[in-house]
Order: sequence, then C-alpha cells, then structure tokens
Amino acid sequence: MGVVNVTPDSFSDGGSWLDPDLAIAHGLDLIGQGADIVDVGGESTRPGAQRVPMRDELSRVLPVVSALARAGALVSIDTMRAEVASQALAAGARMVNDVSGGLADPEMPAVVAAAGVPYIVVHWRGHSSDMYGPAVYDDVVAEVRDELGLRLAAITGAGVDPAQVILDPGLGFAKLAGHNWKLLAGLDRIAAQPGYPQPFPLLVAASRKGFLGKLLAGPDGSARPFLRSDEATVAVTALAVAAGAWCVRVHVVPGNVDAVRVATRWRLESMAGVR
Ligand code: PMM
Repeated sequence: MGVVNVTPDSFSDGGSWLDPDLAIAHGLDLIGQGADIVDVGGESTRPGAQRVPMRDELSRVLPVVSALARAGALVSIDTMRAEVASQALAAGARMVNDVSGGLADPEMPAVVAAAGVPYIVVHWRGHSSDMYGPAVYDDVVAEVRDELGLRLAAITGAGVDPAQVILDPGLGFAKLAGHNWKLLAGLDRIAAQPGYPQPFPLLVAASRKGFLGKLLAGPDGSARPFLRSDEATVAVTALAVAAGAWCVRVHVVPGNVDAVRVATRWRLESMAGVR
C-alpha cells in the first residue's frame, strides 16, 4: 500500500502532494512502482495535529480518489469521518482505512457495512492533539489485542462482516517507541483474536515513523530525519511480512516491493518446513 497524503502537514511527506494533479501523478507512480493499493488521506494525524474541517478534507481527497479510481487503481480512503468515507466510496474508493477503528465517528461502521468493503481497523486511544498522554500500558501487546477485540465486537455488531476486517496495531498512535517495537514483535498475538477461528489479516504502517528515527539516532543522540529512514522501513517490511503481515503501508514503494517478495518466499519456505 502506497501513501498519498493530500495534506499540508503530515509529518512524513506534508505539503508534497497537496496539489491534486501532483497527488494523482504520485498515486499513479506508486502503482507503476508495484503498489497494489493507494491510500489517499486528507487529514494529518501527526502528533499534536488539530482536526481539519470536513469540507477541506473532502475537497482534498475527492478529486484524487476519483481520478485514481478511474485510472484503475485500488484506492483506500484514509479517514476517520463516515461522511468522507461515504463520499470517497461513491467516488470510486474500494477500501476504508480508519485510524480510529470506528471510535472517532460512530457512524463509520454502518457506512462500511452498507458498502461491503474491506475495513482497516486501527488501534487508537484518542485524537492526535494528545498523542502520548494515553500511551500507558502494562502489557502493550495484550492491551492492543484486547482493545482491537472490543472494536471488532462493536463494528461487527453494526453489521460489518468480520471477513472484511483488517487489523492494524496503530504504530505511533498512543504508543511510545518501546511500545511499537513490542507490537512488531507480537504481531501474531494481535492477529489471533479470541473467538475467531482464523487469524485476522494485519496491516503494518511503520514507514517513516519517529521510532525508526530514534533507533537510528546519530552519535550526538539526535534522531535520524524521517526522510532518511526509508531503508529501515524496508527492513521492517521484510520482517513484518515474514512474521505474517498481510500488507505494509509505505511512502516509498520500490525497496518495499522487493522486501515483500523476498519475505513472502521466505515465509512460504518456512511454512513448508513445518508441515
Ligand atoms: N498512520 C498514519 C496514517 N494512516 N493508517 C493505518 N492503517 N495505520 C497507520 O499506522 C497509519 C495510517 C500516519 O502516518 P503518515 O502521516 O505517514 O501517513
């Protein structure tokens, strides 16, 4: 999944694709480079971000979604608002990526259920204006798994088919660096939800996030700028896919596509070995 942030202020690529023509061209580039899905978003969720008015979010994403869908791309709409999801689906999006897992807008699950599309349900504890206040856990993997389980109960209660749900541990959303690493090491526990016979597909979105820059800090302790953490993202992609992740959400496609192919081959071989 390649990212098209149609925002002035996303931490990873803010401002680069605010112009709709540039955003559309970028989405087509990502597809040409091997992305299977383009994820179009119009509201930054960087730490400290304030909400964007809905009309601004709509005017950012709709022309980009419809042009990319018309060009044949599988478009996911990255939004916490049911109305934005609904209009983006009408414009040709075929998947909803909700970083609040249905918590920010109670109407979202019903919109997704009515459309019958895949729904990426992300672990979230509140808006980005207070990103790290709620980042308090005793056992982050167990708590994220259980809180995603509560979201699953709520959204399936609203009519969403569990077969359409993709779970996401929400790296960085109410998580400190150490929490993100524990979650990456515990992906299988998050996918295996009590009461469901099969593990859920998982999406991992580590690309350019601050915990990578922190790990790669220079000798003076200053974090590596996120634009220079793309190789680390490729490493996470390989490890996450080898651990069973279904999808990775990334800003730069080429190295990640290769990593997905290598890790998929590796995983197939390991699974054959245990049969
Ligand atoms: N993170 C961001 C935006 N959208 N979607 C999913 N499913 N999971 C995430 O962790 C996620 C997301 C914020 O990152 P960005 O500003 O680089 O897009």
